[in-house]
Amino acid sequence: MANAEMTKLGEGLLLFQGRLDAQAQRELWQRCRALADGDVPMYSPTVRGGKKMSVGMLCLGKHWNGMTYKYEEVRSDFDGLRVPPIPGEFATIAREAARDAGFEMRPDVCIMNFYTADARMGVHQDKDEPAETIAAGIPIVSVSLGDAARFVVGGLSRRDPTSPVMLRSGDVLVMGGPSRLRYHGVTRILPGTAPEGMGPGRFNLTFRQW
Ligand code: MD3
Ligand code: FE
Repeated sequence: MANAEMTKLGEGLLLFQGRLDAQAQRELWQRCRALADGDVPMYSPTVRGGKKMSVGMLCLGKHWNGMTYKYEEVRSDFDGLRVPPIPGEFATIAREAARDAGFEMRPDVCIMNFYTADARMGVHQDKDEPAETIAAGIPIVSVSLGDAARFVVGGLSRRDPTSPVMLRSGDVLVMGGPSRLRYHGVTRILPGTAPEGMGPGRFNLTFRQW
């Protein structure tokens, strides 16, 4: 785990560039690929309003229901299957990054997103977790693998200006404290930028405390 430098992007918003070394990235990529193609496969959620997301998703630990925006034990909006557990090694990455950023968190949920070259994630807040967790500023930890992404982060109001951040393979982003509810989104994937042994496409893992 190449111990990367930490860049403070804001209060409670910390970016560790190159936190995972090339080997750790490739192993994690392979495990994500295997999970995505496994017995409880990745799928593209249809969300409230009827639109299908352009990203593939697989929830571990608990399932985020795109129709109700609630977390549940089985995928009642898709195939009714019980969600797989979070692999211990995945959780460790999140817990250690949070600690190095000055937070304690218990990774109860991991949402794996997969982006093809034309996938996006519109600007939103992550506010479907328990109110206590959010109020306490317990962080979300994000791990990027494969193709790089142009990411934007704004403020607590949708109207606040946004700043661009490039998320590359092996980067870990921690957003807690006063940054926990900042608006954010993925505006573009940079195809062909994945390191050797990964891609095409991008996996992002977000770890959350329930
Ligand atoms: C900044 N995923 O799953 S991760 C999501 O790259 C999501 O797949 C994006 O947004 C992705 O909800 C971005 C980085 C991230 C996640 C949560 C944040 C950044 C954040 C919460 C507050 C501020
Ligand atoms: Fe989000």
